Amino acid sequence: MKIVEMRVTPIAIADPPLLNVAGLHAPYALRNVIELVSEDGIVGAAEAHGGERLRSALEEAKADVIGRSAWDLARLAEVIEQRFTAAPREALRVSGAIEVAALDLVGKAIGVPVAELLGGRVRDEVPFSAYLFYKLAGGGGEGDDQREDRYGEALDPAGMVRQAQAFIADYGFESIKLKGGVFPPDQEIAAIRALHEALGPGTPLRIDPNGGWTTETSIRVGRDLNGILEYLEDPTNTMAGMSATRGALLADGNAMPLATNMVVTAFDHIHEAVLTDAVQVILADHHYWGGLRAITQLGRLAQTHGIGLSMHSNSHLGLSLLAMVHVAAATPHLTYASDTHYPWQDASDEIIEGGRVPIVDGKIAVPTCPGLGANLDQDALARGRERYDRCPYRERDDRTPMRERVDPNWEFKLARW
Ligand code: GKR
Ligand code: MG
Repeated sequence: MKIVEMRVTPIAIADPPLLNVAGLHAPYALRNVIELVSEDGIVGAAEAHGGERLRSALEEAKADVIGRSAWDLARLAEVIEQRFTAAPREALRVSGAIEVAALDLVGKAIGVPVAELLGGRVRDEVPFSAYLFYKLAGGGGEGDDQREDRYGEALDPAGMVRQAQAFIADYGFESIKLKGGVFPPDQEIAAIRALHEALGPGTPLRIDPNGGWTTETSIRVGRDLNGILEYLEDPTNTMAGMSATRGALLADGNAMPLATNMVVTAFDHIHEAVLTDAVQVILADHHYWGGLRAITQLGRLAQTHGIGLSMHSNSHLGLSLLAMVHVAAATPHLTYASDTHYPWQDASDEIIEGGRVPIVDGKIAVPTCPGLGANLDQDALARGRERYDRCPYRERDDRTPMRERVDPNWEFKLARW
């Protein structure tokens, strides 16, 4: 199944003004869309992180892809790793994206869903969690391309409860994650308590300040929210800090798991995390772990070490979501509902035929049709490309919008509190 063409299309998608420890989301988020075309004209597609740096790395990798069989994935990962020896993390983002598109291509060519190519499904639907953000007013987009602000402003506990209730009404989510690291920890503790009060003890809650707290603050929040949080995600941004937080909480008899997508982001971090008991849940992400097969391997490794598994997300569209769904279906040891930013994206930006992937009762049904289960809508892709050409953004930058809309002197700082 020879690949004869590889296309890389940068697109921009509207993104609401969501706050995090790094600042504020810009009016557009960026993605790169990869298409692989086989000699018999079948197209496999995948979504990757946005930005010009990754785009040019993907362009460079075309030399390794064109002329190769879409089945030749292990060797392809190896040659890409050799091409980018100076940037091993970049190599994984490149080979991961190409792997997803190749699996989509192979699946479409032989009439098999990607979950089956990954070893077969152990579940038919995949649970996702609501991903709440402190948010300014606005629905994303710029100028005459502004989108409806479905969820409104949310800057305090009452706003967060309203946002959670709207997400639950729209999608039926059964677990909730709050993106923290925006306000002083006591305000964010109050938001979690308000959510606990409003949604009841049966709704699992998580908070993720993206390493915005010192070890001392992490321990304090972990003590305060004991019994309320399902897990505490990246309270602090070093392995040593996570380990010290865990040690202090355990000494109190508080076994609240610590989760991460910041201190364990690659296979070579796992050994230290296990030795120091720094992490009890890993948030996997095929976009930077090296693709879908890497996530199934990570699942086995996590299970071996008694570490839980969830999935991390960034602003994305349906192709990335479907890739997550297929790999979740084929990973027995997926122990938590996964993150997704998907509800924050506007339906008019979707680039797959038939529109948005439905989330019902907080879950997505694993497709049974070939490949990822969706075809690219070329008109929608072209509109995404036009949006990219019109907008000024070329890499993710949360600092500039934060300075423009919130505080002209704002500086990114870890740990802020
Ligand atoms: O979209 O603002 C955001 C998130 O903060 C994202 O950048 C993080 O990578 O969702 C992510 C996380 O769980 O850390
Ligand atoms: Mg996180």
